[in-house]
Amino acid sequence: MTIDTIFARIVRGDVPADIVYRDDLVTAFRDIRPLAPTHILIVPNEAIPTLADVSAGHEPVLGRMLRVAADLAAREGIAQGGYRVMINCRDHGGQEVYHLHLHLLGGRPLGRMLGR
Ligand code: DGP
Repeated sequence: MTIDTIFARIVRGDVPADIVYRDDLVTAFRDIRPLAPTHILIVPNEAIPTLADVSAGHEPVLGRMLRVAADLAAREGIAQGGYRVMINCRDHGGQEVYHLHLHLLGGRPLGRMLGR
């Protein structure tokens, strides 16, 4: 059983969000606490709690998440300058919402990936 998270409620339309893309497999919406001029979350419509929970059957949706990230980056005008896609996994990864999501961040130089 998966936990009903805020993202599942956004996918169902029960909670409002600034949705920028939606198809049969994924939904994308702007992060409520943006860390960059563009900060979009791309989530599977069918909840998967974390990246550690994926299996071979999830490959189509995982591929779609990345392709949609690239398309949205182009649409947001950040593809030329570059951007970052990020997935936080579980406690040490800093995951807050346990519905798999990919962060698309860009619109300014983001610096190195992690501090030492
Ligand atoms: P993570 O640490 O990878 O689990 O990031 C969760 C992100 O979700 C965080 O950047 C803030 C965002 N977030 C949390 N609640 C909401 C919400 O209700 N709406 C939107 N749009 N974003 C949310």
